[in-house]
Amino acid sequence: MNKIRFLTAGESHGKALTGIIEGVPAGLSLDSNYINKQLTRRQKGYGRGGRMKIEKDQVQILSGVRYGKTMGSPISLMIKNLDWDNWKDIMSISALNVSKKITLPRPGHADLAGIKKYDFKDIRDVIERSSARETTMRVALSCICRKLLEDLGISLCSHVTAIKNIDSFYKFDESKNPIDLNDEADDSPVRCLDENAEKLMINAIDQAKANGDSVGGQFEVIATGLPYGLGSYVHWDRKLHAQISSMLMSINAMKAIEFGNLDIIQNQTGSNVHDQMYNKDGQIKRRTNNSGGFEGGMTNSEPLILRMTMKPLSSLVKPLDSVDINSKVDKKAHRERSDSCAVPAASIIAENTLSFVLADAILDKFGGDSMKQLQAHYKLTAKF
Ligand code: EPS
Repeated sequence: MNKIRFLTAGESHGKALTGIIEGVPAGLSLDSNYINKQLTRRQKGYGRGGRMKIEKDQVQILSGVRYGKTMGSPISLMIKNLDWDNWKDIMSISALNVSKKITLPRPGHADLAGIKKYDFKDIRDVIERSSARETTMRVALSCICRKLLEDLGISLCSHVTAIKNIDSFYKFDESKNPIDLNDEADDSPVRCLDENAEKLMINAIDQAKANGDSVGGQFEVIATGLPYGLGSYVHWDRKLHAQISSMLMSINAMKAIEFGNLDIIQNQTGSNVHDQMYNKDGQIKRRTNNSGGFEGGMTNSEPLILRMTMKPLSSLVKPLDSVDINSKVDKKAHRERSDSCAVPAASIIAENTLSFVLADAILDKFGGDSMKQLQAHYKLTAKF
C-alpha cells in the first residue's frame, strides 16, 4: 500500500486497544457512531463465547477529526477493553509477582513458536497479542477507509458460504443491492443466506460447542461500484488481488483466499471460464463474472468477489495433546475461554478491512489531499 498507513496496539485483556491511521484526505465526514455500527456487527454471530457478553466495543476518536470532518492529519482511535477490570493483576504493566505462568502451548495457536521467538517464559505473553481481539481495532480503523469508499459510491457486503462441511447454496446476483444483502445476512445468526443451510450450520456449531470443540468455514466478500483500473498489470507488487490477499490473509485463522468462481475456473476450459463481452448501447458489458472483477491485476468494473476459508479456532475448551515447555512432560494443552465458531465475525472483519486496500488504490490512482479534490478527480477520470 502506498498512501494509507496504519498500526494497531493493545493486548486482548489490556486496558485498551489503540490504533493510528495516516493518509486519509481532509474533509471526510466521520463520527464514532459510523465506526461503532461495524464494531457491533463484528461482535455478533452464533458460536461466540463469553468475552462478547462482557464487551460492548465503542470507539473514541482521539485525534485527526474536528467538527465531524477529518483534517488530513493522523487519526488515532481507542477502544476500552471492559474485561480489563478482571485482568488488572495478570496484565499489570508494573512488575508483580503474583501471576501463574502458562507453560502448555495450544496446537494451532501462536503459543509455541511465539515463546521460542521472543524467549518468553509465560505463554500469556503470546496469547495476549495473538488473540483475534486485535481485529477490533483493525475494523475500527478500516471503517474510515470504508466511509471514503461509500462517499464515492462503492459498497461492501459479505455472507457466510460454509460452516464445517455445510455449504450455502446462495449465489450472489448482481442486481442485488449490497446494503440489502448485508441486512439480510446480518439477520441470520450465522450470516447465511440459505435458510436450510443456516439450520444445519447452527446444529454443527451446537454440536462442536457441546464437545468443547470448534468449527471453521468459508465466507464471500463483495465490493460493487468499483471503476476500471485499480491496481496494476505493470508491477508485481501493485497487482490489486495480491495486495488484497496480503491484507485479508493476515486476519487470524485465515487459511485460503480465492478470487472469482473457482468451481468454474478449476473445472472448465478457458472458453467457458473467461467472461465474454458484448456491446450494450455503446457500453462494453460481460455475460459472466467468473474472474471476480479482476483482469491483469486490476479491477475491471465488475463486482469484486472473493472467498476465504477459515480454520476451526485453535483455542479449544477440550484441549489437545501438548508438552510442558519446562518439564517436557506430555500433558493436555492450556485451556482458554473461546468461541466455538467465529466465521460470521470473520466475514465482517474481511468485509471492512478490504476497505484499506481499496481506498489506498483509489487514492493512488485518483489522488487528492481533500475529499473535494479526490471527488473532483474521480468524477472527471474514473471509468465504469
Ligand atoms: C475475541 C476476543 C477473545 C476471544 C476470541 C476473539 O477474547 P477472550 O480471549 O477474552 O475470550 O473471544 O479470540 C480467540 C478465540 C482467539 O483464539 O484469538 C474478539 O474480540 O473477537
